[in-house]
Amino acid sequence: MKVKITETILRDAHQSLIATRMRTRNMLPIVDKLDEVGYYSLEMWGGATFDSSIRYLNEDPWERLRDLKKHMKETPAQMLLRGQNLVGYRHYSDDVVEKFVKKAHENGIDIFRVFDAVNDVRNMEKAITVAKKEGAHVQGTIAYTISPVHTIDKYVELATELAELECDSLCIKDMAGLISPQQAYDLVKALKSEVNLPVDLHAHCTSGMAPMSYTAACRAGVDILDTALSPFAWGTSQPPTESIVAALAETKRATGLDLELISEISQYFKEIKEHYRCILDPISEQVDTNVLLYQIPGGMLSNLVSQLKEQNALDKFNEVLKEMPLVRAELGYPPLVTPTSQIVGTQAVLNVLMGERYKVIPKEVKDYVRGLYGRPPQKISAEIIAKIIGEDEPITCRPADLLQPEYEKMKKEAEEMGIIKKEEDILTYILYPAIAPAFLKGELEEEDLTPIMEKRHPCATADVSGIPTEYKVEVDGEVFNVKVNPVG
Ligand code: 3PY
Ligand code: ZN
Repeated sequence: MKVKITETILRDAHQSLIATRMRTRNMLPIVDKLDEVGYYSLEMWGGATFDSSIRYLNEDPWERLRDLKKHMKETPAQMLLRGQNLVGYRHYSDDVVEKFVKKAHENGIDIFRVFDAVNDVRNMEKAITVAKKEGAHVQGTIAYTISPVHTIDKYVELATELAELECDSLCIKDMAGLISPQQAYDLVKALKSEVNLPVDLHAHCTSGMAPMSYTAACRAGVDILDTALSPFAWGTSQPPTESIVAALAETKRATGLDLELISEISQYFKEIKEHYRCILDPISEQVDTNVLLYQIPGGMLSNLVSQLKEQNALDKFNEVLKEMPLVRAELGYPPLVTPTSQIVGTQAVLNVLMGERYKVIPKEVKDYVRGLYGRPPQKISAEIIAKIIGEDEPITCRPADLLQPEYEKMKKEAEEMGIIKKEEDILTYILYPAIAPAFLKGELEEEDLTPIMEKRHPCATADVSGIPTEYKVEVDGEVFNVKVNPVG
C-alpha cells in the first residue's frame, strides 16, 4: 500500500531552520503547484507560526490561513495545535479553546494535529472534542521521547485513549529526532496491531537517523510520513520529500508522487532559502547525536548558546548540557517540546548560572510542579516537590478545570481598546495580549533582515532570536534574561 506524505515546508520546516520567518508572500506564488502534487496534507499553520506572524512579520495569521486555503483545492490544510495551549505557551480556558478551534476550522483547517507536551490526554480532550464536532479530521499525537517510563506499552495506552476520543489518526511526533530505526519499527508495529487507526511518523533529522527510521516504519506498516522539500530539510527539520519519494519508488510502499514536479517546486524554495540564509543557524543544520544523550533538540541548542553568550557564560555550556537531563529526570521525564522545553531548559540554565541548584525557580517551573501543565510522565519525588513548591500540594484535577472562562471578559477589554475588526482579532488578543494591541492597531513593522544580512558572515552563528519565551529573573539586584525557543 502507498505511503502518504504530509509536506511540512510551510510550517515545521521553516520553524525548525529559520526561526519561523517564511512570509506569506514567499508561499503564495507556489501554493497552486504544491496543491497539484497529491500530498496527503500540507502542514501550513499552527505551532509557532501564529506568534511569529504577529511578532516579527507584521502579518495576520488568519489572513495567511485564508489566503493559502484559497489555492488548496485538492490538498487538506493541516495545523499543529498545542492542545489546551492552542498556539501559545499557557493553558487557555475551555471557552477560548472552543472558539479558537471553531474559527481555525471555519477559516480552512481540515486536519488538526493535537499534542500535549506531557502526553496528558486531559489537556488534549477539549480541542479534540470540538474539532471532531466541527467535522474536522483529528490526529491524536504521541510526543515521543526516551526515558525509563516511556515504554511501548505506555505509548499504546496513550494511543488507545486517543482512539477512545474518536481521533481519526495517530501521530508519533519525534520533535527532537530521537527515534531509531528499531524503535520506529517496534512502535509503529505495536500501534498498528493494538489500535485500529492510521499512523503518521513525524521525525526531525537532528540525530541523523530519521530517514532510516522512516524506512523501518514503512516496513512496519506506517501510513503517513512527514517530509520537507529538500532546501528546508535535514538538520533540525524533516527528511527531504524528494529523497523519501525516490527511495520508496521501487518498493511496495511507493508514494506515487511525481518527482519531477516536486523537484520543480524545490527549485523555487532554493531561492527562498538563499534569501533567509542570514538567519539560517548552522547549528540547526548539523547532525548531532548528542541529542540522544542530552535530549536537547537543535533549535533549543542554538538558543542556549546565544543565551549563555549574552550572560558571558559560554564556558558553562557543557555544564548546562549535563544539567538538562538531571532536571528533566527530577521533573518526571517530560518530553522536551513547547512549553516543557522552555521549562526544563530555563531551570537547567539557572541551576548552572546561579552556582546552586534550584536557588532560583521561575514561576513556570513552580506551576509545572504544581501540576498546572498536566500530570508529569513520572511522579515527581516528594523531596523535589518540597524544594520547588514548599508545603503546597500539587493539583490532581485537569488543569483547565481551574480556569475561569476568559473569552467574554477579554473580548470586552479588546473592544474597549477599539482594536477589533473581525471576530478572529479577539482570539489574537487573548493569545498574545502583550503585542496584539500594537499589531492590530497597525503600529508594528515587519522585521528588517537587511542589517542582519549586512552584518553577518554566512557561517556565523545566528544572532536573530527565535521565538523565545523570555524570563527575567532578578537575583541580588542582577537581572538574568533566560530564553528558550519553541521546538518543532
Ligand atoms: C510547536 O509547538 O511549535 C512545535 O513545533 C512542537 O513540536
Ligand atoms: Zn516537528
